[in-house]
Order: sequence, then structure tokens, then C-alpha cells
Amino acid sequence: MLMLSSVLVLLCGCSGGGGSTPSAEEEPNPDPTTGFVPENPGEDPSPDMIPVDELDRLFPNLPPDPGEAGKQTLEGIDADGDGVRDDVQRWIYRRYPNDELKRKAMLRYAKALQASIVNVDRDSRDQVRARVLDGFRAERCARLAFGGVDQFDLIDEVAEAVREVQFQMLNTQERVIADLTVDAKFSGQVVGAEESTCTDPIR
Ligand SMILES: [Ca+2]
Repeated sequence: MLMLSSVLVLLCGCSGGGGSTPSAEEEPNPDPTTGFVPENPGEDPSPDMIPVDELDRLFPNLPPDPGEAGKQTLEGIDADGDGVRDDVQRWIYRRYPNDELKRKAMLRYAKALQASIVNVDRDSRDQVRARVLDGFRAERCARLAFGGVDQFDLIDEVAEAVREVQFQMLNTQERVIADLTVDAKFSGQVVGAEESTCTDPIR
């Protein structure tokens, strides 16, 4: 399941930047109750990301990095109101500075995941389902944006991109728990292929 994979990413401590994958023994004291690894992947540099000063030069209208203030609530800070937490938004721009399609695809995915986790406590099971399906659709649209033959093309780059964004999104214990709650409310449900079809490809 898509959301479950995000938890597995945290459990294994895989680098959000696509770098080395340390073994579980090397993890810095993960919380045994949730598996949450106390580190800040948002500040973990990746060789595939542009420096912050370059980001600000190329995209001067991006909202500022919220820093620690952005971690104080489940919702975080979304100063420009695009539905994507500003720290994640900036990370996606740093990761895909030269590819607007990939950038849009991952922003869309992040927006879907954000809506799932911030609303999960008040959402009904049907509402949770609708939001999870929106995440599935975003991932399928991403396959097209990343050059897939069609939306069922399981290209590794999209799977990795989704894992990276999940890692950025679920960077506090509160956010990990919210994602686990989404999984719990969605568990046991069957999704038809047509329900998660990308109907509005990013172009
Ligand atoms: Ca934003």
C-alpha cells in the first residue's frame, strides 16, 4: 500500500536524497514505539539537489524556508497557500529545478498526502478513502510526467521520487502517527483500477 510504504521508508531510514541506505543497526536511536527516526531529512543535502542560494536565485517568489517553526504543528506552514508545506515545496524545487513536469507531479503528490494526514482525525472512512485514492491518482499522473509509456508503467524513478517526498513530508512524530492513522482507516479496502486512474495528466 502506498501509505504503508512511507512508514517503511522511515523504519529503514532510507535517505531522502537517494543516497546510501544504512542498515537498521546504524540508525540513531529510533523510537521503538513508532519506528520514527529522529533526524531532519529536510536538511539532508543530496548531490541531486541545487544549493539553497541557487534555489532562491532561480525561484525568487517561493515562500521562505519555515525552519523549525514549520515542525511545530501537524499542518506545518504553507505561507503561499498552495496546499504544499513550504519546506516540502522548496525541497521539491531543489530536487527538480530544471524539470517543470516532474516538479508539478511531485507537488501534486505532496498536496494529496498533506490533505490525507492533516484531515485524518476528522475524516470519515469514506473521506480517508477519497484522499488516499487522490494520492494514487497523483502517483499515476507522475508516471506520465516522468516519461512513462502510460500511467501503469512502473518506472523506478517515480517510486523513488514518491519515497523521497514521503520522507520529507513525514518528518515529525506527529506526522508519522497521522500517516499511520490514514493507513489504519484505509486498511482492508479494495481499490478498483478505474478509481485510481489519472484523469488529468500534468502537461
Ligand atoms: Ca506552500
